[in-house]
Amino acid sequence: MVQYNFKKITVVPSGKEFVDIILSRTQRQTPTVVHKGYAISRLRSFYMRKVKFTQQNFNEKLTTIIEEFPRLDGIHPFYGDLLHVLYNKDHYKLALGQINTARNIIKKISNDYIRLLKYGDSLYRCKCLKVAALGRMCTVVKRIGPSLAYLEQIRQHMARLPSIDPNVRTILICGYPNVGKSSFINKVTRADVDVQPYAFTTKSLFVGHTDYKYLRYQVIDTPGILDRPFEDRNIIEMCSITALAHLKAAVLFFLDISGSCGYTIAQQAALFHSIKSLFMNKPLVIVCNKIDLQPLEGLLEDDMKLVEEMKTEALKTVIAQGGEPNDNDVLLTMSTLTDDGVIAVKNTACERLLDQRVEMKMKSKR
Ligand SMILES: Nc1nc2c(ncn2[C@@H]2O[C@H](COP(=O)(O)OP(=O)(O)OP(=O)(O)O)[C@@H](O)[C@H]2O)c(=O)[nH]1
Ligand SMILES: [Mg+2]
Repeated sequence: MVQYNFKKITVVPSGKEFVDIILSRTQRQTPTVVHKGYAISRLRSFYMRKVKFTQQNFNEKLTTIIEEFPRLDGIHPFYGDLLHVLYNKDHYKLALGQINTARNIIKKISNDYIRLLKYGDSLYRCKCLKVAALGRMCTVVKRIGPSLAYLEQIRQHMARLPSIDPNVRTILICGYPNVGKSSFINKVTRADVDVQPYAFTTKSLFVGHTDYKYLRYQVIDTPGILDRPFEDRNIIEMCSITALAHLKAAVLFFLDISGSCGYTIAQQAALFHSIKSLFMNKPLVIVCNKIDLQPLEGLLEDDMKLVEEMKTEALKTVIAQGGEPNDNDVLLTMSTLTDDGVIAVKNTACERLLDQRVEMKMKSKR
């Protein structure tokens, strides 16, 4: 079972701290107890041990870093893509690659100097070789300082990512900025997402949990998405796109039919059609929010047509799942201000998810 909790990654020390930690640990583990009068073989093995210890300590700490940071190819594609969107896969791999290289170089330095120490002929000579070996190892670590600093930054950021489990029943809220997505998640879960009257209040994914028919559902609030070409989208919007692309979830597409969000219904409909391929095979519900300001029936004819078009698309998802098309399953109205219809939206999303799960089970049995 892969863990999707990135809070447990150990702190990555800076280059300088790294060297201090290791050297003081070596000093503690191998205190200097040699005397000029000792036999040369004893002197040699003492310094060899010191070099070996230092190398092992470096190795251990560098290995921890390499193993604790998730491998982007090994984790769930949702997290793989999310981490790529946030930190860039190439930079990330390069940084970890440099840590690995440093580990190998340190190993080689240690082997070389241990070989040289076999020929050390005095206490002084042996000590010089040890100093040189440790010095070179420390230089290697100091040189990867920027990579260590970068990884530490990523670690701190990753620890704050929401713990989304890609394998459980999920409800995903998406739509234009400022349409009331966060207001909804705050109503149906115990999440406390910031709600403000301007666009892009939510800047990353948020997760909350809710119950329906004694089952747990994960509800995810996403940042608003604008209707524009894929490559123009910013990192904030790409988090939402990644979630839509990879999570098996019921999708709630939020529409602000009052236009008080600052965007027209036409703009919101255009977004719907440009990302509808991401809704494939997912239960989809169109949610018209803010009906306290503007009831659905009072909508202009052109706008109503756009809403109807979206409804038709959503009905297709029902049919694709083998369900009975029913208008009340795909188009709902609500107001998070007056609580009108909020529970109905949640219940419909949960029902649709359950239906889908039943369908999938039936298919796999066949
Ligand atoms: N009148 C009215 N206002 C609402 C309703 N729902 C939300 N609002 C207001 O709409 C504004 C935006 O709400 P948010 O929940 O922050 O919207 P959002 O979709 O999460 O916005 P982003 O995070 O920026 O994408 C806030 O000022 C809310 O008070 C509603 O049903 N009726
Ligand atoms: Mg929000």
